This record gives sequence, structure tokens and C-alpha cells, in this order.
Amino acid sequence: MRLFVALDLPWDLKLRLASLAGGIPGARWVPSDNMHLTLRFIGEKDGYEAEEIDDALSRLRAPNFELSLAGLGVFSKAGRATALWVGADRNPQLDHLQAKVETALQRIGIPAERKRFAPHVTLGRFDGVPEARVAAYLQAHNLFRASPVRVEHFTLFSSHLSKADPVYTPEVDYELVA
Ligand code: 3AM
Repeated sequence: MRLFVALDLPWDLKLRLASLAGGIPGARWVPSDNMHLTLRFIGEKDGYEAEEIDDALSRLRAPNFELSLAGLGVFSKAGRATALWVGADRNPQLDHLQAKVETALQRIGIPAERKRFAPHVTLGRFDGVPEARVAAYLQAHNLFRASPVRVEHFTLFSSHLSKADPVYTPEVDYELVA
């Protein structure tokens, strides 16, 4: 199983994010069903390891919180944009949850994530789209802000890759405390 830990998003927020799709020719837009905020990519694990991960995550205690998605940006490689994302307002409770997930996974032997946590929801992926179109898109949408949502659980997802869009399946939800 290919696994990752993420915040699932309420359907109305996904629809609002999906309304941002379009306007960059050649972009591969993420279907609204697939939108999420990754806390930790885990990767391929067998059934026994998946159970250990579930056990570790189910012991984690962290408070629920309000999440505000706002602002757009791109990830780039070698000066070319590769992914478009919506960011999140600075949020110590989100950082706290992500750090707890990271610690819980390291405790059961999963190697530390080297990349700094940069909370985002990926909207689209690019492969050689014109940089000027990306820049114009960012300029047109840079004031984007979604209504805040209450985050009351986080989720262990499995991911099945295919030639088309990957299929993400929520396997287990873990409640955050009030
Ligand atoms: O949440 P985003 O869209 O940034 O790109 C994948 C997606 O990221 C990322 O994990 C999220 C859920 O699939 N991902 C896929 N393979 C990865 C890998 N080998 C990876 N992240 C890190 N290392």
C-alpha cells in the first residue's frame, strides 16, 4: 500500500478550489475529489507496517483547529514551475499536528522527512507550460482566500497510481480533540 497522511477537505471547500482550475493550457488539474493537504507522505508499506502506522496515529492527541486556505504559489524545479498550489495562513496548531504526526511515525522507525513542512493543497501539475501563462495566472488569482473551515480529524490515505489520475482512498480518520 502506498500511504500518506493528510487533511481531507469539506466538499464545498473542494468545489471552491476546483473553481480555480483553468486558464493554463497544458496544466493537469487535480480533480476536486483528490484535493487534500498532505501532512506526511509515507510511501509503499506492507500490511503489517500499515497496521503499525495506524496504531501510532490512533494514539496521537492534538487539538482541532481552524484552517484558512489563502494565496497561490508554485513549486519549481530547475526554474520551471511543476505544481500550482493554494497555501494556508500561518497556523501553529496545524504545525503542531504535523510535528506530532512526524514524531509518531519516526518512533516506529520511519525515516525523518527532510523537507520543511510547507502546508499547501495542490491544484494542478505542469510539464513544460509557458512560464508567462503561469505568472499571469498567479497575478490574476493572488488574492484568493477561502472561508475558514474547522479541522476535526486527519486521515490516513492510500494512493493507487494509474495512467489517469491517482485514486486516493481515505482508510482511517483520526479525531482531533476539542
Ligand atoms: O499533497 P501534494 O499534492 O503536494 O505529490 C504527492 C502528493 O503531494 C506526494 O504525496 C502527496 C500525496 O500523494 N508524493 C508522491 N510521491 C512522493 C514521494 N516519493 C510524494 N512526496 C514525497 N515523496
